[in-house]
Amino acid sequence: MRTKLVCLSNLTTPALPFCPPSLLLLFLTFPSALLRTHRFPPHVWRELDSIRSRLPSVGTRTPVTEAPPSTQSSTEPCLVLSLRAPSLAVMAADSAPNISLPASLDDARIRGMPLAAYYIPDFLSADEERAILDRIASVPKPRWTQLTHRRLQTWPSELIQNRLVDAPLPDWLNDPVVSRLQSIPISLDPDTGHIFSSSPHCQPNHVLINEYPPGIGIMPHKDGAAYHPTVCTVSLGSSLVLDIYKSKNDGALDTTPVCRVLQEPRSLLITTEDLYTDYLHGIADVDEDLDLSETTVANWGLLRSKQPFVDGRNPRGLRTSLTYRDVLKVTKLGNKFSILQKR
Ligand SMILES: O=C(O)CCC(=O)C(=O)O
Repeated sequence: MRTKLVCLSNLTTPALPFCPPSLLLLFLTFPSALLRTHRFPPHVWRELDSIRSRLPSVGTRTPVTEAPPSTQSSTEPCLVLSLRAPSLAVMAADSAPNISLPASLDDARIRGMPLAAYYIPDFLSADEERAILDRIASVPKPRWTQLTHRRLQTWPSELIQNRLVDAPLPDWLNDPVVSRLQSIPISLDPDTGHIFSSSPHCQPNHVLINEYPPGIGIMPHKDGAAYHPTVCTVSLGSSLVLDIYKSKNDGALDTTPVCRVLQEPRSLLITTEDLYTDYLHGIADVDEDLDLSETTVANWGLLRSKQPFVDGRNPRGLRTSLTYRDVLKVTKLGNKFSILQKR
């Protein structure tokens, strides 16, 4: 079947809000009769037709299919890309020198963890890391929330009563991270989607930026009911260990971690499903992570390099994390004042 591979950087439209800037999409030139069997609303068809008419033809790929029905209150269907090798991940790599993404998340699965979790060591290039850190540093000071020992930024805004006021993420948080996330299929099964295909908005709509100086972490916690249970964490600047915990039968925290994940700078960690709902995660307040080895670190075999940790130690530096999630409830701007009044 003839298809077209396109970069939609200038083609995102109000009718296709699920297509982020610079997303590499596998795009079809299906016979239109076949296309019309899919259940997109008419305005989406108009946009698809308009986009298709503006695209260059670049290759042969497999078809776009409709997303599985969402369990959440999404108003529009997701486009899910059915990918066959060579995957879009390879195309994403082409546009980012020195990046070699796995063909599917299956290749990045952390085997030493209880449930679905994935680790991709070089998700960003060093230049991309520098550019994002520069953008974070250039944000006006009032944008930071200063906690006792660490500070954070929330994009596009803080949640109010677990709701997000509808607003796009800034370009520098979307591209390359979100577009790259959406370019990696969960598996090589042609019907599979990407990691946000089954989330209500088919993409993360919220980013928390946390800055951890050496010696500072975050208490074991769960992320709560506001989000779809998929968390994508990009680490920048320095490595540290994330500890995964479980509660005991009496509800108290078992203070011995179930497992530990070592997050290198420029890496991506994805946690999903029960790992989100049933387990807690935290970062110890230490100057140095100790006892790092193949037997104590769940993602040891997936690290970019074990060399820095051969003595079992990771002296902490300044580490910045970007936590991408999909907030379930989104309020349009017009309703903002009613939310604020209820506060
Ligand atoms: O910075 C991290 O890696 C963890 C952040 C976190 O636990 C959270 O945002 O809930």
